[in-house]
Amino acid sequence: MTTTVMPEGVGIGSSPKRKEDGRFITGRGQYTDDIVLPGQLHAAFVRSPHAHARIRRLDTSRAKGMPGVRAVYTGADLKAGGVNPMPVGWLLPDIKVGEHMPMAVDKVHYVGNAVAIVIADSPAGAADAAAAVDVDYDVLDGVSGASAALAEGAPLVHDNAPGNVAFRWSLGDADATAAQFAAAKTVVRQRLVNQRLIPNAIEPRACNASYSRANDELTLYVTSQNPHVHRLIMGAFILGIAEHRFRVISPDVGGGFGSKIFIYPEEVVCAWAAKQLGGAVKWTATRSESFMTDAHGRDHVTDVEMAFDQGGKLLGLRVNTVANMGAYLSLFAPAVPTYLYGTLLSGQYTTRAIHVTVTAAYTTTAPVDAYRGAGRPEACYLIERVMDVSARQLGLDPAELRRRNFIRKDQFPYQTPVALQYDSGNYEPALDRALEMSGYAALRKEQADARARGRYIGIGLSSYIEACGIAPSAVVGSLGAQAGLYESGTVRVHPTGKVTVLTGSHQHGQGHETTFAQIVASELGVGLDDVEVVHGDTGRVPFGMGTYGSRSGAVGGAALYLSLQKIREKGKQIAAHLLEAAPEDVQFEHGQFFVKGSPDRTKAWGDICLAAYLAHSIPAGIEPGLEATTFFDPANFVYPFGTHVAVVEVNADTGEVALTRYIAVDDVGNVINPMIVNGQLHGGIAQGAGQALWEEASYDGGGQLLSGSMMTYALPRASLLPMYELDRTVTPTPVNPLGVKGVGEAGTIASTAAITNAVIDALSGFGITHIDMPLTPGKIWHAIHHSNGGA
Ligand code: MCN
Repeated sequence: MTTTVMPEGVGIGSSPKRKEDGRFITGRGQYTDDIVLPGQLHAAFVRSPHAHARIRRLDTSRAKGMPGVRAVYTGADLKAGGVNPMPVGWLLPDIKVGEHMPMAVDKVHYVGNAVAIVIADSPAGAADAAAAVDVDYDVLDGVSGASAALAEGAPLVHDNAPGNVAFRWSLGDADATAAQFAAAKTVVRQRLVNQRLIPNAIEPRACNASYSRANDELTLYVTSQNPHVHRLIMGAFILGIAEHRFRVISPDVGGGFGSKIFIYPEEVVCAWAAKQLGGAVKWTATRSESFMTDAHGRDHVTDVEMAFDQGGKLLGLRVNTVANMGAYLSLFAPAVPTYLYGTLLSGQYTTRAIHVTVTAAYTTTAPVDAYRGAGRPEACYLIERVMDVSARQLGLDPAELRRRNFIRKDQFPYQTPVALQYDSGNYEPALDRALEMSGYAALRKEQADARARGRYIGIGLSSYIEACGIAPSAVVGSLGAQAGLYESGTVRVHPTGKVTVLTGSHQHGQGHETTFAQIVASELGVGLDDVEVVHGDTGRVPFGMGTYGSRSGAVGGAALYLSLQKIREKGKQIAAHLLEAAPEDVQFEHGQFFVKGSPDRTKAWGDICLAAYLAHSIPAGIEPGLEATTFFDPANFVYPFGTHVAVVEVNADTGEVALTRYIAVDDVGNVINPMIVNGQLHGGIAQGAGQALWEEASYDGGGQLLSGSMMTYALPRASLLPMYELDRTVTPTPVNPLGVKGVGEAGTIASTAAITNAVIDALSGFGITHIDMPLTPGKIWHAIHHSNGGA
């Protein structure tokens, strides 16, 4: 048969080059905007320039009369057309959901809120006509900060959310925590601002919806991280279209970082408009629209208190967070400052009692939802930043304070005081290796010598934990998720032995076409080119929950692995029949079935596949064909961890920070592809560095976005980052059969604290104890020259 026997260097644990890169680097990727459908029409949105206003008059007549314009619809048209508001996919007790129509009907709530769509023959025609829609607004006061929104007398964003409180949430035992504080020798207090970020994937959001009246079928091409979730929510809850009449295809997607999980108004409106017109309607965001309307990330203000005994043992942690949710609750937004945040506050430490309260506020700003790490970077930053503040206050080395408090290797599975049970871990070796790689003792000496010469070197640590591989369905359901969190994996073996894999995971940069093929190669002994990985199409993949929360390896990959075991077992049955041996005596290795003890009695993989489809000679009771599907719903999250060390030098004259070294020792369990894992860490660390040093979404007090372009929103550039020094420890998880944990967010979760700690360490000689991110030259210079401590 025509399959190749798996060559060296492609199975699990090796680093073959990425299969998908051939088309990406030759410009042959098929992105949503590349898709041109018969009779293609183009959409442009009319958006509010005001953060908070009533629509007094909306006149579309001028736009409707312009050349090439096919239709103009408003929020009122959608409402009259039976379109429902955007739903919230994670509900909490007493949550107040402000109504979110895909286009505003009476009132706009943030700059960029869509009020009308224009559909025309060309993108330019649509844009011109959008500019001709006349809207009169009664401008209202806006409010952009969460604390300001919660203050008495603040403008009310939604009538059904008094005081602008979207929800209040708490976790942990308040009394037990108070008792730990009462017994403490030292209490450390710090206020931290975790600033708002804007995702900025390379490919802007886009959709192309087409409706066939002949078949009553809607097809939506969309930049989605989870096309089945898109189909379910848009079809069942917003537009009222049955699944078998609605196909969602998410083709190549140029990055998401969380921001393409959610259902966005534009997709809903284009899909609805396509149905009205019986045609194809395409919209692609401009970069300005992306800045204004992609779901933003983070935006917490937190008061932290940490209680220690006389030996530097962490006794208690008290956390009070105000989270800015923006103008509406985005699809999974309520989970981010709650279950993805409060539950991580134990970090790598045996804190005896923890209590966290969160107040989530509506403001007149873009909605905030998951962005790479989603809640976990906020938790990690909080713990790891305040561990450094505490080390200073306790007179201990930051590495030593962490070491004294680590959960020990023999304590796993470890039940934290904040609901989670960590699967597996071994924290000290990762810290030791990171210190060894950095030459920690020598670095400290270099730092002291440099300081004596007026140079300011800083060393920052971050010993992070995260929860990913997001599942299990029953648990997340009990916490408010309106969805299950399993994953499906189908392995379809063709008669020639070639393999098509249908996965519910969706890649938008993570390399699944390679790593999933590696899993197949390892289990079936075939080459990578014998495997096709299909994803992102509800018409081809049975079902799926998609990619976020670094879950694809641990959940999607594991589903595939389990299907492969079913295939191997069936293959073994057929081989045993053909070899006239008992199935238990048949083994499968290097692409061959053979009889134990008789290595010359063999059947090649391809022969068995053909036999399965010819069905001339298969055991009685076995169906023809060779295909298996598994829905894998693991019993727990997985918990990667590690220690990162950042080294910086601060120029005290200008306030500039140079990130000179970055050492990361991560433990993501077993590794499928070390090169891809390193690549994930590279990108993740860069994103965390971006938050620590440069990025900030800023609004004026009323809700005008001040950082709405690449000129005003500072993204990290490769030239600003050092070559990373990476290593790993390996502690497999028992939660899935591959023993893999996630890696997609780990770098981002760890690095903000490591870099911030390094900068503040460099500035300690000035008596500076804290500066909020981003640590821009201006803030640092100001702190050095005007500060009396914190800034
Ligand atoms: N992997 C591995 N060994 C492991 C763990 C993972 O070889 N022990 C591989 C996986 O098979 C996969 C990659 O590493 O090819 C990432 O796997 P995983 O950690 O499971 O994360 P997901 O595939 O679920 O990706 C989601 C994650 C998230 S949540 C964000 S945000 C993020 C990230 O991935 N967004 C990204 N990385 C991104 N990378 C790119 N280029 N673009 C994005 O938008």
